[in-house]
Amino acid sequence: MISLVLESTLIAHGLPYPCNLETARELEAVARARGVEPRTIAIIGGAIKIGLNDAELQHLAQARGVLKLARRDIALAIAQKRDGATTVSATMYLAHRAGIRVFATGGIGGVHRTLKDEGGRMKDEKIDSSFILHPSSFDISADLPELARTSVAVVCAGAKAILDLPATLEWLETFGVPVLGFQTDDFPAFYSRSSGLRAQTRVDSAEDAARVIQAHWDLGFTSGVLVCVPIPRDAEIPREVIEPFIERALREAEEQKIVGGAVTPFVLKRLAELTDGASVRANIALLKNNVAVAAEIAKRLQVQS
Ligand code: PSU
Ligand code: MN
Repeated sequence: MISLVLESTLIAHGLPYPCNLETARELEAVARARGVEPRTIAIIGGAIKIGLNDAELQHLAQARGVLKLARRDIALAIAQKRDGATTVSATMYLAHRAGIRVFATGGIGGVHRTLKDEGGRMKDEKIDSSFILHPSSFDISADLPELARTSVAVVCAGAKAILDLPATLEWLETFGVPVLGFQTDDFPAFYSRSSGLRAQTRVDSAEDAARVIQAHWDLGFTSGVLVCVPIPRDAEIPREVIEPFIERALREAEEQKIVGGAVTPFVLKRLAELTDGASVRANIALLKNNVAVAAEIAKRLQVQS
């Protein structure tokens, strides 16, 4: 049977209980309804799981102390027999190892924004005659280098809008990751259908997407491919509505000195509070849509792993 993978960070760290559990179950149901076996990836008590049963889903949705695992954290979760939820990078790595090449998520991580002061200058930015020296503290998600080196197709609603989207797109271009707009010319911005930036190219069907992915891998490239599906129209939050909340949440993260892997969960949680749950509803709608598209792509790929 054809499979696709789902990540577990959005269950453990991205959505509040109990809608995280309901969503995890619904996403699996969307894949099954299209004849594709969903496999949610996580580490439970140090064991790699490529597919969770309902008791394991419930555990991840409620347990305290679940680690958020990027690529570098997988080994320590195993060695220390911990529970860990996999982010995009860790999920891609484990999916590839298990021979599964299609993965549906919400939004990938990317280059984080650098906050500017009132003068529009970046924090710590220095100007040296003709050069602007950018602060060296850029936070870049491990999802990006994983996309550059692991051949899994990641179906998402773009990169999370809390990020620096132009820089994220530049990074993907530099490292040779195809970025396909699914039935759109634009690079979607998670809560909103467009970021105002262009995707590399447009594909109009799962078949067209599968053809590009297949051709990429048939050429021997070992990178992933990003398939970007805009959030459904009826669930969209316009950019001008969500943007002030994003800026406020990012500022609070900075003030509270939240760093590393804690930034994204903190910001998502604050957005849920500031939008009265609208960001969570949008997140769930785009996730379901992405799983449906990923299932259709999975059925049209013939890849040898
Ligand atoms: N998409 C969502 N919710 C999430 C995430 C993505 O809708 O919680 C997670 C993914 O697991 C992604 C991670 O890999 O956020 C990125 O975290 P960071 O920015 O710390 O790399
Ligand atoms: Mn980070």
